[in-house]
Parts: sequence; C-alpha cells; structure tokens
Amino acid sequence: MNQTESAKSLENGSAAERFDVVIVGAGFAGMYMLHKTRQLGLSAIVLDKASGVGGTWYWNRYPGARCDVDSIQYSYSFDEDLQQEWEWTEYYATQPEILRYANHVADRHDLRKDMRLNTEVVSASFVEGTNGKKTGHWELETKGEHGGRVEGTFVVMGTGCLSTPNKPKVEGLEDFAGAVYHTGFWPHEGVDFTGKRVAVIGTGSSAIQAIPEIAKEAAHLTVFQRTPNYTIPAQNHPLDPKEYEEIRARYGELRETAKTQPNGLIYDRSPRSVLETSEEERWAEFERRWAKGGTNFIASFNDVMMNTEANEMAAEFVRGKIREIVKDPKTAEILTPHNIIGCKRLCVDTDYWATYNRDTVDLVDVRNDPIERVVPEGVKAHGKVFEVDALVLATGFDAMTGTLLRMNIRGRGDLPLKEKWADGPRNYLGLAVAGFPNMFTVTGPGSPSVLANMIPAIEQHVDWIADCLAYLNEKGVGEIEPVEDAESEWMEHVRVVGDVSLRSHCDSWYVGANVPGKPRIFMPYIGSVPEYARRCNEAARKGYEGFRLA
Ligand code: N01
Repeated sequence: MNQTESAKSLENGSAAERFDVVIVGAGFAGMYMLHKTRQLGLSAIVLDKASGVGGTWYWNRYPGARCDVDSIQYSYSFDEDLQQEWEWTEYYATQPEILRYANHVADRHDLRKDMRLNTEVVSASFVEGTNGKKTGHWELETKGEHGGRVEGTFVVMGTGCLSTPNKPKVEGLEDFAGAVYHTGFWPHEGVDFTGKRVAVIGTGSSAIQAIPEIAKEAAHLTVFQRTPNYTIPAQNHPLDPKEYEEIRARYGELRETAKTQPNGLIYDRSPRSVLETSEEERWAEFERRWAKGGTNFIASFNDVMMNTEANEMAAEFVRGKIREIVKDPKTAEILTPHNIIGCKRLCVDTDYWATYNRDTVDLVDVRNDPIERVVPEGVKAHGKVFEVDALVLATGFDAMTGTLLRMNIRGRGDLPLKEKWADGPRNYLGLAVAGFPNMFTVTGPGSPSVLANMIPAIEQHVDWIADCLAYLNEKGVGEIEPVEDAESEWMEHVRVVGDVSLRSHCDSWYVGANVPGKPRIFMPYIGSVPEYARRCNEAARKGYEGFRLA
C-alpha cells in the first residue's frame, strides 16, 4: 500500500488509519526505519510517547550524561553527506550534542511529518486474516496527543534496549517530602542542586557519570552503593581538527572496517594473552590503556573477558588505582569491586573516584545492610536517617525486554508476548518472534545490540528488515514469521556462545538480575558482529530461511 492508498482506507470509513509499516519509537532505530520505508515507497508512521526524537538521548538528560563510544563511531553511516557535514566537538559526545544530532537528522530527512509524538502505544495485536483477506495485520491502540487506533501490515519495534526505568523496590519512596528523580527520566528543564542535600541510589554507568557533576553543585551528597563498580577514566578531549579531517577523508573505509570487528567498533584490541606477559609488561599496557581512557581497557589482552585469571589481573590494576586516588582507605575499600571486571558493563567516567575525596561527599555501603526505607526527611539505612532534600534514583532499566513486555503485544491466537517470554525472551536472529507474524524488533534480545556499537547495529537491523520488506513486496508475500525450530536453534546458539563468556556468569542487567523475578537469561548475542551479520544475510540469501512466508 502506498501513501495515497493508506489515506484511502480512511476515506472508505475504516475506523483506524492503515499503514504498510507502523514503527514504534522515534529514536535512532525508528528514524532510520522510517527513512528506509520511504525509500521503498511504503507508507509508514512512527509513534512515540516522547515529545521529541532521540529515544534514550531524549530521556536520559541527567547531569554528566554522555556516550562512552566515540562520537565518530556512534553516529549514522547511511548518509555520507551527513557524516561529512556534521561537526562532533568532543571525542565522547554529551547528551545535548547527541540529541541535537538526532533532531538534525529528523529535519534533514523531513522525518517529523510521518511521526506522531506524545503518543504512547498501549497495545499491539496481530489480527488474523479472514476469508476475504488471507493475511493478517497489526492493530495498535495508542493514547496521548494522537491517541486512537492505527493499523499496519507490519510493525517494527524500535523501542530501545534501555527504555523502561527500573524503580527500586524501596519502601516509602512515595512518602519522601523532597523531589525524586530517575536518571532515565530526567526533567527537561534540568535540576539545580545548588545548596541542596542530595542522595544518589546506585553506582552504575548513569550514577558514575552523574555523581561528579551533582557533587559540584550540591551542599552535600550521599551515595548509597549496593555493588561497587569498575570504571575507567574517559580522558575525554575536544576532537583534533586535523585528525577529524583525516577521518572524514576515509570515513566510509573506517565504517567498513568496523563491520569486520567483533563488537562492530574500531577498537585498540590486543591479540596477546595477558597470561603470556611479565608483570612489568602487563602493568605498562594497563597503564597505557588507563591513560588513553575508555572501555578499550577491557581489550588490553585478548583473554580478559574469557579467563578468570586474566580478568583478575586487569581487575587488580583498577583496584590499585582506586586505592591510589581515594584518600580515605575505608571509603576506598567500600568502592573496590571484587567481582569480574567487565561482567557488568564497564563504566567510563570523569573524576568519579576523586569525587569521594570531597568533604561534601559520603558513601554508604548498603550491600549487606540494605536501605531500610525512605522517610519524608530522607533515606533510612544502618539504623539512622540520612536527611536529604532530593533523591536521585540511578537504578537502571528493565533492560531489553521491559518495554516490549509492558506494551501488551499479542500475536497469533491472541497469545500475549508476556506468556511466550515467561521464561525469558525467545526469537529468531533477534529480529522476529514465532507466533508474532510481521513483527520485527530492532536490536532486540538475541542480537548483538548492547554489546555492539548501537547505531551501526541499528543500521544493520533496519537494512535487513527493509530488504526483507522489499523481497516480500516483490514476491507478493503478505506474512512472514519465524518457524519454531529456527527460533529454538537460534536461542540455543545464543546460549552456547554466551556461556563461553565470563559476562553471562555474574549478576547484571544483561541477565535480568537487576529486576526482581525476571527470568535469568543472558539476553544479548555475544557471538561476533560479523558472524551475526553473516547469519542474517545467509538467511535472507536463502529466501528467508527459518521463516515461514505466506
Ligand atoms: O543502570 P545499572 P545504569 N538499592 O543497572 C543499583 C547504559 N548507559 O542506568 O549493581 C540500592 O547499571 C544497582 O546496584 P546492583 C549502559 O549500557 C550508558 O547506571 O544491582 N541500589 C546499580 O548500582 C549501562 O550499563 C551510558 O547491586 C540499587 C544501579 O542501581 C546501562 O545504561 C551511560 C537498588 C543501577 O545500575 C544501565 O546503566 C549511562 C536498590 N534497591 C547508562 N536497585 C554511556 O554510554 C538498583 N540499585 C556512558
């Protein structure tokens, strides 16, 4: 159906507007999907409860928010003129700069006219074809500015991996007399903490970026830490114009190289085992990586994420840095992690450890003695009340599945996705779910997504989905759905490759451990990005092998 035909279905008195493709989410996935559907001549609409584009960068406006993948790589590659013309200012871009970029892309490609913002999808149901019409379609109920019903032959979920904030189960939160903020749902007008007593709960990536910034403003900051975390200094810096020019001259070539890398990123990846080095050699390499900054630290040696002994050496180096930087030995000890480095996502910071040297910053260890409750005056822990004026929940997200499961998605035979995924997410290639025809997920569980460079990972998925839609159109196919066997084989493969990595063996949001009651499954695909793309392409080349086409 093209734009004119879609409008016609309205004229014909149909209760809902009908599109070829309904795209949920106006982040980087939804925006690029819209661009691609237009190129195919399909009608499409993007729905998002946010009032603007940008997805995660629209919501996560907490102080200090920035990306820990370098801006040169954390950007779209599909538009050569865009990557030549856009000016990133810093090595790691701030949230406002990334949001400006998202808005620029939306304007540049005139995307907004096919978007319904302030419009939340509350349910999405697959409606089976009837006698007169053999293939089914999706019906989505929405609420908000453009609330109502929308129909799509296909639905593409560009709903993000970290888009449903995880509120901690701490009693009394609603009794707190001051303001409560979640890092993933930050007020647009910003928050002025000047002269305030502030508490932060959590010490993940968001907290580690926010704490140094909040500490600069607040009269006093108390950090409640359950699990200490490893973080590497960003060593962020402005982009050198000469270097940037050189990158631009061969941007396309660099993008192609990135696609051949295990995590889709050009990384300083060592081919050596740490176990084969002398202590001096390995320390020198760790020091070099620390001075350079960023998550590249984890690639100092090729076995850091594969072998516990190798991992312990890298971890011990970081522990030494904590002891060196944090002046109070007791605070340093509480801040020191003893688990696997890189098992929870490695954090990247600016002045995180040094912030604990400020007289106005206190750390409270709530590992074995958890927060008792929140009271109107503050946070009660260790038998006393820490009085504060504002409370910041840096408590993360119901990652990868949270948003999809809250959307009331129902497939064939009215099967709720919640039921299908009761024991954890199941899908084929991280792209489609058996029993949920004509629904695609961009960077869903079972795909490299959060372990890769997100924007190129999105591009790979969207390109694959767009090619698939073109193929279906050309062959006159109205329905596509993975077969159960292909799904089961894929899930088994995801499990087997995940098992080899140290990452799947500790508590993190990768395995759903941060959300009480969530089934424990290592959700992303940790096989390499090129191998993943090869498998997706092979399925397509073989006429969408593993899918049933109707
Ligand atoms: O969330 P998290 P995040 N009492 O889940 C603690 C991406 N990201 O928003 O570890 C006390 O990592 C919890 O403790 P524990 C990135 O992928 C990227 O920080 O469960 N504490 C933990 O310390 C990242 O991994 C960037 O014991 C409680 C914290 O809250 C992902 O987003 C920047 C608690 C949550 O940490 C999520 O990061 C920011 C309780 N009841 C985020 N409940 C960049 O690109 C939870 N916690 C730089």
